[in-house]
Amino acid sequence: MNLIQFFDLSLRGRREETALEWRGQTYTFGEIDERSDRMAQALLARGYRAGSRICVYLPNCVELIDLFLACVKTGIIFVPVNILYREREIAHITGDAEPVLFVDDPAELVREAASMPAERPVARLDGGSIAAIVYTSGTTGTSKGAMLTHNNFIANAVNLLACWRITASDRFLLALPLFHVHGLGNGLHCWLGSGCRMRLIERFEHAKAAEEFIDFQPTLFFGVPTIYVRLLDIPPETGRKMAARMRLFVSGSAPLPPQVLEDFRERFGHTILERYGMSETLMNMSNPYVGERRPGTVGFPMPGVSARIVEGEVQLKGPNVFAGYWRRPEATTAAFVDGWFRTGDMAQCSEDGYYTLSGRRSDLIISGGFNIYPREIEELLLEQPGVRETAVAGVEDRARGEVPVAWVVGDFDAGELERVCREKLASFKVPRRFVKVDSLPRTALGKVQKHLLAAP
Ligand code: MLC
Repeated sequence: MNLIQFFDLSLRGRREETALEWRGQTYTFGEIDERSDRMAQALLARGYRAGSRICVYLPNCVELIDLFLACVKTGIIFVPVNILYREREIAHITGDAEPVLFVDDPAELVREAASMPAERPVARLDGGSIAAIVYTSGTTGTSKGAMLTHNNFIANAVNLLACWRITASDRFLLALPLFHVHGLGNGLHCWLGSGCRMRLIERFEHAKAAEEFIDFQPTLFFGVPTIYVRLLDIPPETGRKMAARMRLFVSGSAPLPPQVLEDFRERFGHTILERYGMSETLMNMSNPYVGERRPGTVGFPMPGVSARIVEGEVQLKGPNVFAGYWRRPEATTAAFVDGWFRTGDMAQCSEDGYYTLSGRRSDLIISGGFNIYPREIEELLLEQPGVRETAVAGVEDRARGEVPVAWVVGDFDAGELERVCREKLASFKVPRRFVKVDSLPRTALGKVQKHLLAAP
């Protein structure tokens, strides 16, 4: 089965039902289907074909959904790009994916689509076809494109619908960016798989969150821990109004501090369900919908997913595991042992099967649910005059989990380094401080011991 055959449960099966609320306007599933048929025809009319890549650099909007579905309908590979990325980061992705098109403004395509017939293109796609390439920091090295197949996405969505009991009667509030697998694979696909009504918002904004919940009265919400930390500032009576119809809050993309889960339960009367995933595998593990949602754990493997711990590291097999890194056979080979995917995450498993993640093999930083690879920031800093040596590491932050800090050896102007970082890197990667040090702690072999860097 391909994704469109799966989404047809809603696109065709619930044609007349309201599918989407976006900026005060509503769209039925039939309209979503037709819009993406026209968009698909526009892409084909330009000569793009199955297997070509299209990079999409857009904030959440209905046109992004049209483009995603148009790609899925034609077999064109959808390559979402984080809208916070700057030129240097984007250049890496376009250099690697070699797209036929980079969309940072959909206006022209929308005009072309308007004159096209709403005719579903005929495409021979099966479950093994690549639907998307999602760029990830991976466990080592520079950003790599994870190739995700129709089967990967379908396995993920079917699991979430079943395990979290998502149905057409849900009301789903989606505030996550659609350029990552959390918003795309979990958000869009649970919506299209279940046929529920979804209100999409451009981004989570702390100041507007209460109003949005009270107005829409969702039953279902997906967030990253930072979002739940922000919601804790809301007074209890408002919290109750927001959650009047709520059924399920889910958290992922970064560890949810147990205290946040407890405080949230007190404030909103709901136990957040924590789950574990990554771009290369979509969702791997989840706390149970019925049963104990154990704070600090990510529950147990999803249906069809096998997990094992080898030297402390979680390794996985299953229909959710990606097809490899785009044009990087060596990195792909290195990511697997005997067919098991090496997640790079360290974990323990309790007697009764709950997994607790306890860190990473690499020095990846996760801030607000966005992944940061320190080496990328270090490389930029080393290009700057006066910087002799540098090491970037994450320091704890109440709201964002971690934030990056740079330790620098040399004669430099911290203000100037910050300016360069802001210009060249996504905002969440900009070090919150530049700490001047005489030397970096190193092992006898010269490797920087990041755990010894003093918290500033
Ligand atoms: C964050 N910023 C955005 C933005 N999100 N800007 C535009 N659009 C967005 N969607 C920028 C802001 O400009 C600001 O930059 C900084 O990030 C913090 O913004 P804030 O307003 O202070 O927000 P905050 O309350 O901290 O909340 C941020 C957040 C955001 C939680 C809304 O971090 C977010 O959307 N995170 C979701 C990440 C995500 O979807 N990850 C999934 C990866 S998939 P400045 O310059 O002021 O600092 C994955 C697999 C899995 O990991 O398992 O899910």
